[in-house]
Amino acid sequence: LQYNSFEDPRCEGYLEDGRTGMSPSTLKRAFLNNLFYVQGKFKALATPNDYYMALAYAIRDRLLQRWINTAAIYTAQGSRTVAYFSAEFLMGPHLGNNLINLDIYKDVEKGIAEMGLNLGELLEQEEEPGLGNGGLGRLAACYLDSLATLEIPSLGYGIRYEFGIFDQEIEDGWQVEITDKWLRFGNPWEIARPEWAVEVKLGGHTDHYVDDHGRYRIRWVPDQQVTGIPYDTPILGCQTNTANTLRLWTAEAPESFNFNAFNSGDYLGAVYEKVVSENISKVLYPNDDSSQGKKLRLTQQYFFVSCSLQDMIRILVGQELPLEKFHEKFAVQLNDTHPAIAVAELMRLLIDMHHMSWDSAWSITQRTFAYTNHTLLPEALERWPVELFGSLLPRHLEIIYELNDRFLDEVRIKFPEDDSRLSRMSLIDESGERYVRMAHLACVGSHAINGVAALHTELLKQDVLYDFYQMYPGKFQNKTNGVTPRRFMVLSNPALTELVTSKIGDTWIKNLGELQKLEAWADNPEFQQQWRQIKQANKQELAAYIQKHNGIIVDPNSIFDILAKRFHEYKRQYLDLLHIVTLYNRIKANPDIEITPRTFIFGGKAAPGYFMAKLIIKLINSVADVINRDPDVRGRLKVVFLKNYNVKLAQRIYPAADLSEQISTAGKEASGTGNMKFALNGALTIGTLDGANVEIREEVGAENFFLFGLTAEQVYAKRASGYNPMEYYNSNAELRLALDRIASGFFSHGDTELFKPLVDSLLHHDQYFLLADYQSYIDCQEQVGLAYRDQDRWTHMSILNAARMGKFSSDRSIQDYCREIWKVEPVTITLENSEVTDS
Ligand code: OX2
Repeated sequence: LQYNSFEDPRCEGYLEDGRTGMSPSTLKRAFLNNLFYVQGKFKALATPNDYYMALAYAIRDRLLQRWINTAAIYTAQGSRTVAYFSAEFLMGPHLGNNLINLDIYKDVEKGIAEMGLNLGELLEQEEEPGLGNGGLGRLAACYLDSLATLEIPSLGYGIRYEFGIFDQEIEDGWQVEITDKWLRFGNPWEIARPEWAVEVKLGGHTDHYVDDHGRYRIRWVPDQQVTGIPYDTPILGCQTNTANTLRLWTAEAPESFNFNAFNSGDYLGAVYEKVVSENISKVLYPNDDSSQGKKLRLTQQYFFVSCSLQDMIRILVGQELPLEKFHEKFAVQLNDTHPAIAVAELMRLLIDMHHMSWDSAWSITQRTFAYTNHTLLPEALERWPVELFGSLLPRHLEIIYELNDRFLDEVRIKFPEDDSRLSRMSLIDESGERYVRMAHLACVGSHAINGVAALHTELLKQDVLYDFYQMYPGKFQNKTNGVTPRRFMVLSNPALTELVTSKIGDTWIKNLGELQKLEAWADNPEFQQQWRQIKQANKQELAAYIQKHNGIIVDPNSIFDILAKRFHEYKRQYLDLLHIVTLYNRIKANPDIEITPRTFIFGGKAAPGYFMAKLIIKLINSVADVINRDPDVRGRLKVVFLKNYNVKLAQRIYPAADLSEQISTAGKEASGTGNMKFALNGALTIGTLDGANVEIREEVGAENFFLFGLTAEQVYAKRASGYNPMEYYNSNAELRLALDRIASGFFSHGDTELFKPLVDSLLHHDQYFLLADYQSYIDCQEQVGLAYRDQDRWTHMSILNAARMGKFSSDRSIQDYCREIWKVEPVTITLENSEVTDS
């Protein structure tokens, strides 16, 4: 190995080009250097993980020049910056994505192959940072990718959970949760910044006093203090020099060891504080779309919000800007209500710590924040018992009371003599036990409020936030979600990427609207055949994965009919199952019946405490066991449950899907984003008029979308007029047969108790209108089966679906946020005049 150092004539800076250069030979050398100097290994001893780490460090080195330059230029220019506050960032593995965004994937693949290794196998080694539950966390990750790609100065702020979303195992058909020890082998993508640690207070009480100048002041006297340590991860844009920062906070005790306790013989007490403090960032709450009102959860939220706001003040002061300019320097987006306590915390920091007047502080606060709502489900709307809230955040409770008094005065002026409106809108719910309503705090403290799809925003205005819409109509906006085509196409579907690029060039990667040019090829027989071959190859790969992990052989010529997302009753995995059981019953009744062969594939986790969701997983696996073994259905139906659905697995699934199941009860799914990723990869959608499905159907054309079910309006009307699911059971023979089959113990070795809660919930409540939508769904699936038999037609539809996904790029979403909410402009990052020079 030749060591290329300071003297290198190509290298003007003081770092050797082995850390910055992109040529294949430099990359190779850096890789071997890291294996030796960082991992302390050589070929004979190296594990696949050593190789992964060596490559990860080589690539991280290549990000650093961009990262440092980006920070330097933002600092020098005092650039207006977006701060995306989110309790979840579901980033997925970094290595592959960074190779794509650096545009060196192929070179590295080749270099690695020349050393007798396989890049795909190294990528598999990366333990993904699962710091999110589902759509909300993944949306935050897509948005960071787009912000960097669009060269927008931005910071992601969140929590560095030591344990992310649990790993899902399946035992005897049941979900079992395993702790996610993602940091076990170290994390090469982060850099700790202990020099920027901040202190966060908790608990205690407040003191009201008069200071030396005779001014009335309030002091928070906490009974606990923790330290927040930031860990930074670079977020590289696609084919730009921009590398923004994801800054995640870890909680530590200010003093990790209490000598007084130790000296007095209290050995446990000596480390007690450390343990208590570290618990704050220990584990991600595994609930999607629901809130449990646990104190530790509120502590987590306050912890990361306080750390982040203090960090932003540090940045502001470092740039010699006055605090009065906070809202000019930063636009803060609240990703749901999880960080909504920021409204009260910024008020506290400005008033108590920096002695600003209430009115100035409030004006800055409202101009700083904007709030994204992600759900219409009542159980997901966060509220904290006043007592719990006050015991943790006594000063914030006072601030919220004061805010509420002033806010309710405003309401009174606009809507006089309307007490019921006052109690509906109050920041405090006083209908029974008293609660702090976080969505109300977010609405009052923000200048913009948005939903995540057109229908969702309309329903927010008409229903969940109706009073706030009447009060502040100008605050409401829609921002339909989007997904990044870099991860969910270029990285995960390289063959399709190459085919598309061969026809329309590669500019679609940063300008997804250009995919529309593919429409010209939609009926070209040769193109169609290439399109089909790629889908087929992707299906074969997934089939191999299924055989390896589930021991089930599936037919790549069958329809890959996939439902992959968190398990929740409103998402209606159970409806998919009723279709499967119906097909099974038809075959049993008539063994020669013609059925287009299908492979039903499920993936997704259930919240550990969500009994019904876990029972549905068990039912899927029980149905799979029976159907996959029954010789009568051989060659026609297979059912597969893929365990541990996460970003990594999602990247294998989308490219292999023929049919994307988006079958939530209309009015329940705020947007959905999986729906976009499937369609981008050429899957056709069977779906309801819910969330972003509505807009996807508008874009791809009604003739290229399998629509079924009640509309949101019809669902409301039915509920209002008294919905009786039993009527459907009594009048629909196939539905009755399917439910009876489940109830009879047929799928549970004769046990009639096991699935009784599921059957009973449908017959007696059916909160999510499965029975009402059943026949429409079955009929629509019949159409899917027929359409698939005409492969030219199906391929035509598949191409058009992908070609018309331009709107659903997260680049479009982010551009809309930038223009209509954040008022922030791109900043170009150059690598000239930098301290380090590229080779
Ligand atoms: C999810 C919503 O359920 C989903 O519809 C949406 O696409 C996603 O957020 C991103 O906007 N927790 N998860 C969500 O909302 C909440 C609350």
